[in-house]
Amino acid sequence: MYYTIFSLKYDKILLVKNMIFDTIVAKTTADGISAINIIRVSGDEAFSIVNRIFQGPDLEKADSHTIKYGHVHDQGKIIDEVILFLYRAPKSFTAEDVIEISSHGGNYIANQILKLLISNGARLAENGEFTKRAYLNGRLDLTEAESIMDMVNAKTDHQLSIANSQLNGDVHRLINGLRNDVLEIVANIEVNIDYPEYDDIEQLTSEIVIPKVTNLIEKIDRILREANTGQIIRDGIRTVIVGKPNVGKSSLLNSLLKEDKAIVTEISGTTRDLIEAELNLDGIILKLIDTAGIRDTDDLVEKIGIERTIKAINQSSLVLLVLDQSNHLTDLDQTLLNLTKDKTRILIGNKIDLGNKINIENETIINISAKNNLGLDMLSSKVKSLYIDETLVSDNYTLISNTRHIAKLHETKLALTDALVACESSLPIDMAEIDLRKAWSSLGEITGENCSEDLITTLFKKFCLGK
Ligand SMILES: Nc1nc2c(ncn2[C@@H]2O[C@H](COP(=O)(O)OP(=O)(O)OP(=O)(O)O)[C@@H](O)[C@H]2O)c(=O)[nH]1
Ligand SMILES: [Mg+2]
Repeated sequence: MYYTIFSLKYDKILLVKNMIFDTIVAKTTADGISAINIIRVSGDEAFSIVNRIFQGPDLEKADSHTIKYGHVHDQGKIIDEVILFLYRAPKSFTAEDVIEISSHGGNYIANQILKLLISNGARLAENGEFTKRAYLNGRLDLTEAESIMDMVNAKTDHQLSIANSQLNGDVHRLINGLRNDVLEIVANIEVNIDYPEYDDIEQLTSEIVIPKVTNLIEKIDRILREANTGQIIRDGIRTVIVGKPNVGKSSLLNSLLKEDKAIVTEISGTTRDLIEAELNLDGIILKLIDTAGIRDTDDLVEKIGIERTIKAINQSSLVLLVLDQSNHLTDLDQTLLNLTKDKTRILIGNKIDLGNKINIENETIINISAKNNLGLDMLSSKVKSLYIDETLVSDNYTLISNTRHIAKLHETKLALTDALVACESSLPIDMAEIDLRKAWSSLGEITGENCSEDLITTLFKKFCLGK
């Protein structure tokens, strides 16, 4: 009964069958001078290849999960004193035989060891190839593999917690739960198609299938709502600071960053090009862009800067529109208010130390003094209240945060909605089954149960070498 739907699962098996699992090698530590380097070797021949360049205990006879001391040599000439960490398949990161060589730091020694390993039969790994193997060998699902890069890139506690929960399989379990729900509905339909005498199809559709599909759509909606917060925590908020010249945009950037990143002067038109910086605002990353003040100008360089400002507004998720509280609203301010009216924005009344002349009906202005570091807390709270649902952050880290996962969940929801329409119409129930299978397969693409070789290749290319 399940044959057709289960056959989708073989995608990954086919992928694995087509691959050649030779022995790969890469330096896992970053380039440059450091105390030690770690070189990782993975594959069937890991032990025999390393054994050939190692002076010390015989590795072929060594147990898994042991540490060996010795020297790497090139035909008797000592290259370095090393420590080896041995892992035999399947109890290793890649589920293959793995040796990690811990050598002295610096690029020269590492390169010598890499060359030796390659001349003895290993191949230089591609970016992310170790993790790709862990996935293909069934050690990790795709979401867990993806979370490893998130862990490496994490800059805040929230980002790390989300990556950790994903690595622990929370996303995997969540998606598998949904897949099982879809499968159960398909099973209900197939029982009915195979044994029509047991039930009335129409009754099955309205009484069993429709509420189940509706329930699933609601579940996915809830997950997608939470995903908004997750995505912001993971990727940060692209935030642009705009305003007319001289209102204190660059001063605001500097005071938020607590450093003199941008040049501040009393001359209008000081900032000519975009200035980008990252700010950790109580756990939320703001990708800040300071811009050239918008005004009419004949200066070519300034004109280009202004064009870039307008482009930056369009590409940002959040606009910080800075107004000058020491003067009344001008036409230029009004132009900017109109230009940003459809964006998520925060109005900032700067130079509050010099006056409080601007009030805008039905809009809150956060009054600050960038120069004197006043009111910045209120700005932080405002950003947080706009983007972060505190209840989700504090007690639920099983958030979907990855854009790819979110896109696939939208696809799943669409297929389920189509299934619902089919159920509610007079179409044969088989039509709904096609849509349900589509939903099942979209969910499988998240975990990597069924996905294309292209996707796998593109995904792992984003990883660093040695990961
Ligand atoms: N009194 C007072 N002066 C401020 C404040 N913030 C900025 N300024 C002054 O305003 C002037 C302009 O500041 P900038 O930060 O360069 O302004 P900007 O908006 O980046 O200007 P452009 O890059 O030319 O568009 C400088 O002389 C700052 O010292 C403030 O809160 N109070
Ligand atoms: Mg400036």
